[in-house]
Amino acid sequence: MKKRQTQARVPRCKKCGAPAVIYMRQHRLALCETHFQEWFVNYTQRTIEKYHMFGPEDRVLVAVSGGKDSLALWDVLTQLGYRADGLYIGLGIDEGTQYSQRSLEAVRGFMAERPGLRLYVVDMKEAYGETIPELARRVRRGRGKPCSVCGLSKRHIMNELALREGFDVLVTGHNLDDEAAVLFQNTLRWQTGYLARQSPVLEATHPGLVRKAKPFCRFYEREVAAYAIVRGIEYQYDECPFSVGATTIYYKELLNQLERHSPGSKFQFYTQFLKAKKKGLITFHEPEGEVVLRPCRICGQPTTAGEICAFCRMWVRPDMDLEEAKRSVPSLTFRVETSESEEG
Ligand code: Q46
Ligand code: ZN
Ligand code: ZN
Repeated sequence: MKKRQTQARVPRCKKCGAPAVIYMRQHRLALCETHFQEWFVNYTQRTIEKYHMFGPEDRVLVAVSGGKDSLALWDVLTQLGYRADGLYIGLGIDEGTQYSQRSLEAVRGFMAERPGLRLYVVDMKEAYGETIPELARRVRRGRGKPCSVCGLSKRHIMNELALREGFDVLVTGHNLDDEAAVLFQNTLRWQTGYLARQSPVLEATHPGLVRKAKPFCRFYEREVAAYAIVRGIEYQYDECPFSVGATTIYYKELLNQLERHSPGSKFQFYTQFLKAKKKGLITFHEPEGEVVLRPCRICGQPTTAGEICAFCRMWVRPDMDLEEAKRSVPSLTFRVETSESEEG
C-alpha cells in the first residue's frame, strides 16, 4: 500500500513518461532531463519573440559574470544560432576569495568546451588603473560597499563597448527571481520612474544608449540552475563577497516565503505586472516629467547628472578645466579572447 503511494508521487515527464528531473508548477509541467533542455531553449526563444528583443541578424553582446545565469544564457543563445559574443568585466574583487579571478576561469572553462566563441575582456585595473574596491575607496561612494561604484562602472563599460563594437543589443542573465525582487522593492516604495522603466527589453531611447534585453526574465532561478547543471556548465558558485546583506537578497527571501505558501506567485506578480502595463491598465511616469538626457562632455554617453556623467566624475576634480578633465578620464581598453586560443 505504502509502496504504491510512493510510486504515484514520482513525477513523470509529460512528453515521454521517463522520470522527471523538474516540475514547474506555474506551467503544470514535469519534464525529464532531455525534454527539459529542449523546453528551456524553446521557451527562451519564445520570450525573445514575445518581447521583440532581437532577431537572427542582430549582433548580441552577452554580459557574462561566470555565474550560472549568464553562462546558461550564452549557451542557449549559441544553440539557437544567434551571433552572440561575451563581455567579461574583471572587477578585481579578491577579498581573500579570489572571486574575480575564479569568475574569469569559469568563463574560460565554459569557452574551452565551445569552440568559436568570442569574449571581450575589460580589466578594471588595466583599463582604469584601479580595481572596483580601490576605486570605491578613493571616491568614497556607497558607504563602505563598492556596489554603487561597481554598478555604475559596469553599466558605463557595457554600454560603451557595445556601441563602439557595433552590437545591436546587450543581454543580461537576469531571471524571474531578480526581476520580481526589483519589482517588489520598487512597488513598496512606489518608485514610479523605476516601475515605468522595468521591462524585459529597454529600447535605446538615445543614440548613445544600446538596446538592452533580459531573455531569462520568465525563468525561476531554480530553473536556470537546473539547466546549467544538466548542461554540465561549471559556473562560479560563490556570490560576490560584497553581495552579503544586499537588500535584494532580503526581498528574494521574502518572495521565496510567499512562493512556498502560494506556489507560482512570483511568476504571477511579475508577468501580470508586465501584462497590465502593456494593456495600459496601469501606467507609471517619471516623478518630474520627462527625464532629460544630455551627452556627457567628456565621454559622450547620455546622462541626467548635468554636464559630466557620474562615471567620468570619478576622475575629475572641481578645479579642472574641460581639457584637463578629458585627459584625466582613462579611456576604455579591452582584449579579445577566442575559444581556440588561451589569450587573444
Ligand atoms: S555590485 Fe556589489 Fe555586485 Fe559589484 S561589488 Fe559585487 S555585489 S559584483 S552584482
Ligand atoms: Zn521526456
Ligand atoms: Zn562621461
